[in-house]
Amino acid sequence: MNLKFNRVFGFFMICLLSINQVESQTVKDSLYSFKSNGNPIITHKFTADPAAFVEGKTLWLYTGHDFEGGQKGYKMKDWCVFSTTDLENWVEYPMPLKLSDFKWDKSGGAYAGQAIKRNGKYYWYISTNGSGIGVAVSDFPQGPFKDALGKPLLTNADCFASTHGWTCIDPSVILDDDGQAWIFWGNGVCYYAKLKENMTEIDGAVKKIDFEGFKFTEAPWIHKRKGKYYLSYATGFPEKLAYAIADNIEGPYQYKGILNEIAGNSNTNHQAIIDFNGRSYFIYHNGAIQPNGTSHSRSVCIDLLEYNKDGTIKKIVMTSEGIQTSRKNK
Ligand code: FUB
Repeated sequence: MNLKFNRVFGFFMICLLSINQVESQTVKDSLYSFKSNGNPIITHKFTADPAAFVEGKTLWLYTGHDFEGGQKGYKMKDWCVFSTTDLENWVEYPMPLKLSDFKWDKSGGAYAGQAIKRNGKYYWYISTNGSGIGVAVSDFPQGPFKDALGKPLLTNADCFASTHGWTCIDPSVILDDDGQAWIFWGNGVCYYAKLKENMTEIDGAVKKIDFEGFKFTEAPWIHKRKGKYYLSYATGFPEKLAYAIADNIEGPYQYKGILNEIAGNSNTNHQAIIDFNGRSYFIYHNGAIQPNGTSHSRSVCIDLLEYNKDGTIKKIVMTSEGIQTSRKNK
């Protein structure tokens, strides 16, 4: 399929999507549709630091965007958004958010983020390499997003137990069943705080997570299942992913072990954990696109995540086939 045909096909695809998406077509003019064929799921560009949420029948995927292959350091200037209704056919939307949209950023590094919906608006929490965590807002999941505050939501000054410049990164946000939203973030220390209902202000004190066996590098992801809170996070370097479980969001957390081993040739490991169409998925990145995939030219992948009867999670099996097999066997 050539690129032109793909773009036209993408336009028709969107016509078939949900009413919410149809409504949002009016603000979009260039969609790119593609099929994923195993892992990495996206091969036409380098993507990293996935985050996702499900709305209706659609999974929305938000990623970082590494420069083309062979990079020696993190070079990221913008973020990407994709949607799918079957994890096989994807639509990529025009660039929804750039680092330059945050006028206060002095770092030049578009680090990891997570988007979430509340009260009919979409909030995308993003991090920078040293200027802090910002929040962008949109009326549509695919954007365009704009800086909601004109200043960072959190900075290194909020990271009371850290001294290094890149500590205020990797926000993960959850809207709990009682209507309270929480933000977790950090590098070296895992911080958390309440968000006000407007989603753009911190409510009360910033606190930090600590528990026996907690060796936190970065990339917290907080999710809830059957009344329990799961905190997964990158540990060590090169990074593995570990996780812990608690009855309350503030803990105490109990360490449950390594969830994912080092992701191939990628030094970093960064996950989203999501339920979609009756199954749980683990979305992460590696450097698998060759010849140029590396720790700094990463690619998003999806594999199955399975729980044991006692609520613990089976260790992730990273595959190059991805979820095609499970999708076909469903
Ligand atoms: O992509 C830049 C940084 O690498 C992220 O913020 C970390 O989680 C790691 O994946």
